[in-house]
Amino acid sequence: MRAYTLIGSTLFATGLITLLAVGCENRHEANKQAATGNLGASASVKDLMAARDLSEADVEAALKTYVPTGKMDEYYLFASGGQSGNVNVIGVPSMRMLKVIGVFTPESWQGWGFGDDTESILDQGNQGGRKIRWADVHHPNLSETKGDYDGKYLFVNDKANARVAVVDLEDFTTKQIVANPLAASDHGGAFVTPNTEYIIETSQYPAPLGREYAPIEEYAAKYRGVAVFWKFDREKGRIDKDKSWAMELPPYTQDLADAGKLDSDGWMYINSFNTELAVGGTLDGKPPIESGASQNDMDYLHVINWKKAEELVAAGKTKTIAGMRVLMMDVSGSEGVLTLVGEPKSPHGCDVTPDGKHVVVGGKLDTHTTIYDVAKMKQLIADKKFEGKDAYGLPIMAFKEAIAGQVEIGLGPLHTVFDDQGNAYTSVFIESVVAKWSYRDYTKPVEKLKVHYNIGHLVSAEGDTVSPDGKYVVAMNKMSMDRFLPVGPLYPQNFQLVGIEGPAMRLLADMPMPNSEPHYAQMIKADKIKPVKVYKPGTNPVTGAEPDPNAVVGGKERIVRNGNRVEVFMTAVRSHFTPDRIEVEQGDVVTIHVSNVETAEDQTHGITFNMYNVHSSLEPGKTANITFTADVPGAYPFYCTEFCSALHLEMLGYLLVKPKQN
Ligand code: RUQ
Ligand code: CUA
Repeated sequence: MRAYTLIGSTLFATGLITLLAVGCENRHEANKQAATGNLGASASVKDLMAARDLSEADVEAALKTYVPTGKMDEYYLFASGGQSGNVNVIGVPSMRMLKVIGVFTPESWQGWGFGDDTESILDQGNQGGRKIRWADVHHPNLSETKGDYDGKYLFVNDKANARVAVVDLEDFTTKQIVANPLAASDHGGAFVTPNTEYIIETSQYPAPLGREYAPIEEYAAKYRGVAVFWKFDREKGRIDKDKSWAMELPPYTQDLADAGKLDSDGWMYINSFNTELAVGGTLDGKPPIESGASQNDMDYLHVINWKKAEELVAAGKTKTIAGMRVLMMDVSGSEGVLTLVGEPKSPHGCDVTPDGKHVVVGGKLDTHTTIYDVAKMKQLIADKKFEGKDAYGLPIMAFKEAIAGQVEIGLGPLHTVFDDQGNAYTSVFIESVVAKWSYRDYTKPVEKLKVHYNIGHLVSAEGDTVSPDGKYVVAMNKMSMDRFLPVGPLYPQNFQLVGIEGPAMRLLADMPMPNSEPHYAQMIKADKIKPVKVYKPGTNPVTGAEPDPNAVVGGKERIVRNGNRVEVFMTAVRSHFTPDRIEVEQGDVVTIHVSNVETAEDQTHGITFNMYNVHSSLEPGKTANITFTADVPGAYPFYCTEFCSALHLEMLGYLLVKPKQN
């Protein structure tokens, strides 16, 4: 495929069509009829094109994205599942959905959230002692080693409830959720430092730290932003909460964040808006937050030396709030750990270039992207060369001295991603385009590509690493009017695959996203990910136990009673459960420990009990635990929920709940 793109696309398409047409010549007559309606496999390409009203560019796009049966995609795209609370996994270039990973929200096919183990993970994300079963996932980030995706873990944030989740890519399963004890919402997350030392989660809407109450009139004095540095323990594959810490931030609404790399390793950057500290009050005749927050010409990019912050934390220069060590602004401001610099008008997007030398920020209400110079900013901070301080005593660098340049992009530039040729691609929301420009010489956009419509984020292949691949960009469009068959007033979002290899950007495919508004995504080379095919016998993928203490092997199945506690040690294998009859008394607390003892690939069973709102997916080798109170007498079939064999329908049993005698 690579060679084709070097040839002019029209030439290529025509050439190919001629080639195919020659082979079809003798059958051509016979197929003329077919081409008018019922298209046979041997219809010539030209006839097919005419019948389906396809242009040569369409055919070229189809050939660049078609993945025939039995062949695999080149990349995985991990896209946030937005309001679905989960993560979508998509193959590129086919744009076929491969998996939905259950994360913050129950996912019933996988039994995610319908059994003891998975529910315990969801419960880790409870906030304020409440079960939270929905989430607004914004930014997935892959784990990195030396600034390159290593294919081991994926981290995502939940903006609505300030939580971060850890997904293990060995089995594409969520292993941990941590609830931010300080913030009431997050956004700049879940970004990783170049060796995944930390997963960074920065707040969005300021609130008193530790979820306290303070009157809104005390916004400036009591409301705060915060950046949490979740320490990642690679050995365990989990966040170590005790080794994690945080930094207090001013009540500017922190937005996107990114960690430095190479030249900027040890630093991180967060953009912000509402430095006006607008708090609304529309019913009292005050301006809405929206206009209050758009008064200043400049907001502040936060420049953070996290390596130095880490040292100060280790030296105990922190205050403990809600059980977490927090580096307060009086320390971080005076120690050169937290420094501000102006950024034009309600910025969005904050992206470090692959070489780590620059930080690119878009301006929602500005037509430019601003390119900050990492070396200049380091020097200004080292020399303590500031133009002033903000109300919180934080030093401010002079905008003109901190930037490398600005590029006039268009209306509403948001996010920027990079390729392997020194090009940057910025999403332009209002204009609905992808704008390509050079981040080496800050020229005007060399090219703009229309997308459909109102693009938010965009993602490039291996784009957040120190060595992006180029090749593909996916535009993640918020609106899709006129692109898909209508499905009522709630429209799908539109992912558009863009080829960026040739001299010009080419729109290759549309993919409706029907389950949420995805925000960000990351694209990783497929061969970097090596998932297991079957679990070791008895594995509990949620706890990581191999085997689970309650795993059962064939021949050891049993039912154990202890007062009103009934434990069933069960196996599942094609095509029966053992035991297949469970008799309990009304009010008994029943736990089913069930092991799929299959060892063959793709031999999944599932189990559910009528009316008890439980379900587990049992992949080969997996053990799951399900507890419920059998409080309603009756005869309840339980059955296998995956069509696993010719006798799948016969894979069932009965739970008999005898009425209580009294
Ligand atoms: S956001 S469309 Cu990342 Cu939450 Cu910018
Ligand atoms: Cu096991 Cu169906």
